[in-house]
Amino acid sequence: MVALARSRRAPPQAEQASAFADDVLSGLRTNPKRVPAKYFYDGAGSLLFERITELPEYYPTRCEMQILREHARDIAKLVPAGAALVEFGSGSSKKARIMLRALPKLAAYVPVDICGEMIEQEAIELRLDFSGLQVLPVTADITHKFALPPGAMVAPVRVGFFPGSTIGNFEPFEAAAFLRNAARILGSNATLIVGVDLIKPVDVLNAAYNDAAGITAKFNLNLLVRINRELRGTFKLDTFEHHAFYNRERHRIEMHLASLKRQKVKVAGETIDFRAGETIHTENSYKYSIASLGALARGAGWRPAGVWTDEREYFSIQAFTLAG
Ligand code: AVI
Repeated sequence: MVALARSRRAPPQAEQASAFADDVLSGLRTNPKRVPAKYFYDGAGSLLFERITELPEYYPTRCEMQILREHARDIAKLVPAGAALVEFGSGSSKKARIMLRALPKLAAYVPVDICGEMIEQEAIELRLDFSGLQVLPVTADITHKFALPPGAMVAPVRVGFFPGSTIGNFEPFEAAAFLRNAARILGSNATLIVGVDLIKPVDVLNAAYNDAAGITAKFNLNLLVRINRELRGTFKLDTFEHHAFYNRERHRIEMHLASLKRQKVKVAGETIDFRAGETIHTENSYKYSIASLGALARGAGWRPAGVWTDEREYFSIQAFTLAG
């Protein structure tokens, strides 16, 4: 998923569509079958994810918002006056708003997201709410190298912001590549503030990805709806089931879609065979300790500079500065 040397901007729609077809077909041809988690987020998937963040069992968003609200002033001490705040995968900028309120001397806010339409719209509202702040949206895939706008480059220092534990959806080698790429993009003396879900009791983790209302199951199955619509798929939704469980050895929640019977499915004209019980692996959500994320970041050239958690230590905000 992470290829660091290519596009500066998000690829055009036709290119994105053919990447979706290529990734889905190659993932369904392999054993075990898999589809990259980034394809969850079409319009319906993004709305379902918003609903997940409000579920009683899904603690990460609530914990992170609480940490940000309680410690924004302290975290803000790591952001010098005149700095540019660069948010990776900003979406609706809901969490950044908490930081922006604590940063009256910030020169620029740079939301970076693959969904250009959303961040352009959000930028209009942010400019109204934070007068005097330059809001400089960049449409780009955060897992690739991209250029920052001149308004961010003239700031004496840039601070990265990557909330939401999205880093947990990367494989550890991809997370390391992301951290190295962020260092290159932000430049010397940079700081990086990352929201990371922590290792915790297994029952809490399993409940968060198996909610009673079945919204996470819908979110997972929506991937098949998307394949049916965009790639002429013939998946029958009632013949696949949502499976999510914590893998203790690898410190990750795994999400799968399990075929309830032996069957054939067509995708983009190609026939895919499923055994009864065979799964498509759709997502990993890695959980870190403060030490394990610190080690990963050190390997990418970052030095730990601060940690904030909620009182149960379910979630963390961790800050790093560039060594040397
Ligand atoms: C976006 N990401 C951090 C979520 C997570 O918890 O890994 C995605 C998600 N998948 C199922 N529920 C939420």
